[in-house]
Amino acid sequence: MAYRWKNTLTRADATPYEEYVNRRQLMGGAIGLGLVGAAGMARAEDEALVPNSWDDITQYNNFYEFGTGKGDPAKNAHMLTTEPWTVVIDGMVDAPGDYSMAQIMETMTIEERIYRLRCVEAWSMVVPWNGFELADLLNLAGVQGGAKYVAFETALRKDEMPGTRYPVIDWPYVEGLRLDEAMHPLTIMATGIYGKPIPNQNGAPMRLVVPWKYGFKSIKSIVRITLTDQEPPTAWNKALGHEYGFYSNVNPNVDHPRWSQATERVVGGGLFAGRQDTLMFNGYEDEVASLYEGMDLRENF
Ligand SMILES: Nc1nc2c(c(=O)[nH]1)N[C@H]1C(S)=C(S)[C@@H](COP(=O)(O)O)O[C@H]1N2
Ligand SMILES: [Mo]
Repeated sequence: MAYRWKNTLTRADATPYEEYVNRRQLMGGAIGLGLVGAAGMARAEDEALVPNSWDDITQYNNFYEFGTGKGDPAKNAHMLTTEPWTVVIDGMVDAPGDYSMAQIMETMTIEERIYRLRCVEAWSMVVPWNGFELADLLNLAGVQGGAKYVAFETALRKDEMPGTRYPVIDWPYVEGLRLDEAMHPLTIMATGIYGKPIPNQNGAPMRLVVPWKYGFKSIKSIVRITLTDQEPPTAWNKALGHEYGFYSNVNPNVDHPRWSQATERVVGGGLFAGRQDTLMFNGYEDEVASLYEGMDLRENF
């Protein structure tokens, strides 16, 4: 699987990288012991991915609720109160209601996942997330038989989120997944980065990460999760429907109407940084292609 790490080295000089290598060497044995299934394969391939530095990941962000500049979230997101935090899980579930973040953190098993993040704007990073599988949270609430989709909503607080005072998009930011995408073992809720609590600019206290889709699907600072039988509206589709579809799977063969998606700029200085080829499903093709069998990916963009 050498192609997966072609050109992905970004920087080998950061202290967190050394911590990461040491920790990985300790865990190496466990990874060799026959992990099976999609998440297991992806975790084994984590080995080949060198994450971006803490500074790359926390200073270069898209979080329009705090401004549209890449540095705005790092500057402004400290205004967001993340404790206490409640997530409403409702719709077609057996146990609808308010789930406190404290309760979620107590119940879920946190693990590390090193994933590529590919923004639709054609830049990319590799992020060592900490979090849990979304499926575990959905199973806690009890998904009912007729549910087909999962809708997500970000907090909307005009007093704490200066970007929401301007009609950049129709706030609150909303996103959605098909139920099988949401239940896929690669789909996680991230609550940390590099073993530390996730910074506000990255979506504290809990944000979605769907590594085979463009970054905007990975909605931040979630306050509501709704199980439904209807395809939910999504923020960028509502804003520019001809440019951003519901699926938004990373696909180097389907260009954005205004730019090519064939290559991406690797964020972060360093010897090997530059442009690299974008991979089908962002490199997770073996794990997720079967979800879209028989589907026209140009039509369902
Ligand atoms: N609520 C919300 N979630 C969001 C966004 C946003 O503007 N608001 N930006 C998205 C985009 S375009 C990307 S690329 C990723 C960026 O995540 P990062 O800043 O942690 O790298 O977050 C996504 N989630
Ligand atoms: Mo993005």
